[in-house]
Order: sequence, then C-alpha cells, then structure tokens
Amino acid sequence: MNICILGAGAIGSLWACYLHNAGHSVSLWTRSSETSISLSLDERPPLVFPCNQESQLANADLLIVTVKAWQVESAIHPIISLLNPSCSIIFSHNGMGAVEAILPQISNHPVLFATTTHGALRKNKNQIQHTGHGQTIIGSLNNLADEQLDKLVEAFDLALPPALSDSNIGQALWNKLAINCCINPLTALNDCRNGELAAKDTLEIIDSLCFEIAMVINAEGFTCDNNELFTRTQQVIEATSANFSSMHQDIHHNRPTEIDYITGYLLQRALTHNIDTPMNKQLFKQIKQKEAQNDH
Ligand code: KPL
Repeated sequence: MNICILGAGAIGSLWACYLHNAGHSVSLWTRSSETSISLSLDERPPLVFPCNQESQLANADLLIVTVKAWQVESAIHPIISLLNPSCSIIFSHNGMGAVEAILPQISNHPVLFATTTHGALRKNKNQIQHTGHGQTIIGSLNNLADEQLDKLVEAFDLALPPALSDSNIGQALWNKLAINCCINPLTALNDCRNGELAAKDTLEIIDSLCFEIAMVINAEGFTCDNNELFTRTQQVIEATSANFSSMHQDIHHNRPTEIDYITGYLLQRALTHNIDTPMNKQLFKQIKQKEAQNDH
C-alpha cells in the first residue's frame, strides 16, 4: 500500500518504520517544510521517508492520522482535498470527540480508529524507540470502512503484531478513555510516574473516579463495571509503573494537554445524561489551572 502518516510523533514514527519494513511505501506529512525525514528505529540503520510531498498524499491508499486529539481538525483540514476519495483514513490518538467533529467532512472516505498499547519514545527528531510491546485494535467509524477493515488489520498485523479488528470500537475507546481519565490527570497533578498512583490515598480517589466513569459509560449504552475498571486501572498502573503519562509529559513540557478530549469528553457526556461527576470535574478544573499557569 501507499501509506501517508500525518504527524511524526512517537506512534506515527513507530508505525512508519514497521510498515516500511513490511514492504509498504510510506511517506510522512508534518508541520515542517522538510521534504524527507530520516528515522532510526531502536538501534537499526536510519530509514529515509519522503515528507510533505503532495504526490505521495494524492496516491495514498491509507492516511494514518497520529496527531493529538486537539490537533486533528487543523491538521487534516488543509489536506482533505488532496486525498483520493478511495483513501482510507485511520485516526489514532488519546481521547474521544475529535473525529466526531470532522466526520461529516470526510464521509466519502472509509474512516477507522486504531487504539494501541504499544509504547514508543521519540528520543530525538530522528530516533525512535519501541519501549513496550502492545497490541492494536482497529474498528470502523463509518460503513465504507467495513469493506476495508480486514485488509487494514492484516497490514498492521503483519507489520507490528498483534492487530485485531473490533466490531464495537466505541466500547474499546471508552475502555481506554476510562483509564486515561484516572491515570493522566492524577500523574500530571502529582508530578509523578504512573506507578506512584498505587499509593493508598490515590487509589481511593481512583476508586471514586471509576464509580463516576462507569455510570457515564453505562448511560452511553456501553458496558462498564466500576470494580472491574478499578482493577484494570491498577493493572495498567503496574504495567506502566516506570512511565510518565502523556498528560504528565504535556504539562511538564509546557504543551496543551488532551484533557478536553479525555475528562472533558466524559463531563460533556455526563451532562447530557444528568450524571453527577464531582471527582472528575475537580481534576478537569485543576488541569485547566495548570495549563493556564503554563501559558504565562
Ligand atoms: O495512555 C496512557 C497515556 O500516558 O496517555 C497511559 C495508559 C496512561 C499510559 O501511560
């Protein structure tokens, strides 16, 4: 396939290397004016990818959008008209709500979402490290995508296994969002690694967060048991104990966070169902305050 990756962050760069190694023709599209980018995966020799070339975009069979949720609209808007209508678009980012906002503008394309638990670290502009082996789940966001799903999952599975298809991607997205609602704001506010959330006091807060989150997910028509969510969150805390969460990193590096698409999305949905979510509201407010302090 001809594949273009929009956003050369950690996950975008990781997929670029693995998909290239699996025999696909991969190019990148970034905010810079560079016409090529060299990337080395782990300790391997560098790979050179064409970058920001309109001809590559026009020929793409697949566009993978790996920018952050809050960048989705502004990143994709200028390039929509350059894409071939048959080009499939896979989004992959933390949080929910960003793709919903632009779905009508790309409804003539097969649109999908991928959620991944692979860990990647961009050590510098040209070096990418695969820090944790995970899995990728891909699901369709519109009917056109149903026909492409098996082929795309197979391509990901051959390049960086395991990749699985999910006919209920909404449930997978809520499962991930629920965990991000617990770990991301708390690590950013406590300025700590994920593992430090396992302290007794913090686990009590997480327990209350899970209670509120489960109510919203169930009201949305998906399933979530608050005790099960609490156990799953603890498992992720343990499995990623040495990591700094993405929100911790964003606050630390003075960047905007994904809070509007994580806790913010949960609060919006809670409001429509008249569900009280004081704990999540409190974390949302505190992260917004931190972001505002960073602005100065
Ligand atoms: O997805 C994550 C993130 O950092 O955004 C978790 C699961 C919290 C792992 O760090």
